[in-house]
Amino acid sequence: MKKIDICLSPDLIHQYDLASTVVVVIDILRASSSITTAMAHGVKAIRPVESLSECRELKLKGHIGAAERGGKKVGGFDMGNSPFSFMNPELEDTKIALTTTNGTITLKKSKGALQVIIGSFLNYSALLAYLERLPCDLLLHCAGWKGTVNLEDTLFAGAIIYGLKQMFEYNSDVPLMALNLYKIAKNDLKSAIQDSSHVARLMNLGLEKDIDFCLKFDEYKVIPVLKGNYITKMKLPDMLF
Ligand code: 3SL
Repeated sequence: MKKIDICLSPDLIHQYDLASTVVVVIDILRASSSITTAMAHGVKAIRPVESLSECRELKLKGHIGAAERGGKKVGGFDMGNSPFSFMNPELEDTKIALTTTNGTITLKKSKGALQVIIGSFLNYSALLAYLERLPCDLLLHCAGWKGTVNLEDTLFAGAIIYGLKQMFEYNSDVPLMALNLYKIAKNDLKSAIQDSSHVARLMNLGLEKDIDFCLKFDEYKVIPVLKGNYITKMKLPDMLF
């Protein structure tokens, strides 16, 4: 039987064998939600990079520069990491270089997997429909915060376990933990995460509307996929079944 596991932080990724596994990168607040939004709104490609200097260099080479640290847009770049800024029609068909506090590191650390895709509540059902049909093992890779575990990413990983309905065998206790957490929280996700550290951080920055948006189910049908250095919208030839 196919196996599923959850890596709760990119600092733990060395414990997993990625080579024969599809990895779903999860950074609900906000990188994976913003990337999904960008793909749904016609951005051609996103180049995730770890450092501000790499992002700056790519901006000089014609990319739109998107940079966030600690929830804030970094000065000198075109945009930060709000999903709403990725809805701008002027971004259609552009290439964006993106660096964020945790999400882009998580993407980088997922390289070497059979396939790296991006998940969020915004593309939940489309993602499940794809994952259900996969012939291989699955790892849900949560971005957390600076190496620590966070609530919203773990909850979303639990939502995937819930949606997959035991089609995969659990490879550790983490899927069961996340599933139980999601079952408790599922009827009111916002209340469930209201006391969490990143919600507090974003609320302090006046970003409640970003939080509300990132908790919406099924706004989009796209599945972003990392191919080489760029994230694009998944197309038929990218599908592994
Ligand atoms: O950590 C990240 O990668 C970001 O998603 C954090 S923020 O929501 O943009 O503050």
